[in-house]
Amino acid sequence: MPLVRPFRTSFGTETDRDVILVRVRTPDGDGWGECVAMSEPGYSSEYVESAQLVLRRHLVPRLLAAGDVSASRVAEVLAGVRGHPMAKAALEMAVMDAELRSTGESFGEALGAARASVECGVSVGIPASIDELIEQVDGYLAEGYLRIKLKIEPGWDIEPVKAVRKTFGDQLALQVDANASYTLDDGEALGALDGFNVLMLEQPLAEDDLTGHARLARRIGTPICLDESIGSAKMAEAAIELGACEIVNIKAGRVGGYLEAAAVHDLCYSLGVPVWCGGMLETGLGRAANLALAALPGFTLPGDTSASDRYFLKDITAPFVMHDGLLDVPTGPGLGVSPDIDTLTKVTTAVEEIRSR
Ligand code: OSB
Ligand code: MG
Repeated sequence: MPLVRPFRTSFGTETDRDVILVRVRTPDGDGWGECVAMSEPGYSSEYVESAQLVLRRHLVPRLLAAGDVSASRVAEVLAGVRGHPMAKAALEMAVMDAELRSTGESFGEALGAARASVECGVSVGIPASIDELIEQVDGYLAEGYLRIKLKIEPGWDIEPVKAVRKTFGDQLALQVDANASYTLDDGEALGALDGFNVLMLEQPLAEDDLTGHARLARRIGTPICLDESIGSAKMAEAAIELGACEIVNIKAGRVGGYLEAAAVHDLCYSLGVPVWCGGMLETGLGRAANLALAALPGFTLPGDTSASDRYFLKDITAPFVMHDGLLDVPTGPGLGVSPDIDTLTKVTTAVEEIRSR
């Protein structure tokens, strides 16, 4: 699916969203899941082709062999396969959608949503110039976004933050995301963020560097939020206990599914650690589930749950449209939205069917 504008981060540029959707057909009915893996292994080791392969060769066969499996048991059935959380999450999401559609319960109800709408932020990629950045941020603010996240990398950090602060003022809710592009030697540049009242610095260091994040946290004033480092509730617990982060970005794909995402939320909520819902340039399907998740009580910060038109000219579901900076949590059975088959067919590049004998 073509993106409305290229999305550049410290790990690469996306111009199209190449995405695997999973449709399960069960005796209870059908369900849809979305795999958030990107086209290249830049954000995570998982990527589209690895997810496709592990689904085909390992995950779907195990799920089919296990017979009638409820969503609550999918993770357990797939646990013999190490890693591949995004592929696993897509499968669990599809089974959960089928199950909930048959009982009439929504994703929000099933996960424990506490509100009917969610506050929206927007993640702004690295543009060609400061002028272009200001123009993009200006456009997003005019649309009503309540929080701006700037992608940063070494050489594109203090200047853009300074320019955005200067142009839009002290009241703007502003945060930055480094996608693991710094080292502890860059402490000086990261410390300079302290002067700009940035809400948080997301994932400055490598995914496996919890002690580095804890050390950095003691040196700088800006709160650290972790994204890539948090692969499960257990890892969130370790990061928090070490002092590696004060805030957690929750992405269901990164932690192996919406049920584990809710468990990360529950842990953080019990420890008083604020969380917010991350995004992976999802279609309307993943967006629907993210909105349900973001409605849980511990999601106290606006997430990267932007409107459909921030990503796509034409989404595969009815578009999610923002009103007053909010998106409504779908209330219908399961995800509450379905792909428009004509639209889906137009963007489909391959279909693969796997049957139980
Ligand atoms: O680090 O949060 C990230 C998109 C793809 C991969 C990683 C990230 C992102 C975003 C965009 O920041 C969030 C969104 O709007 O979906
Ligand atoms: Mg991030």
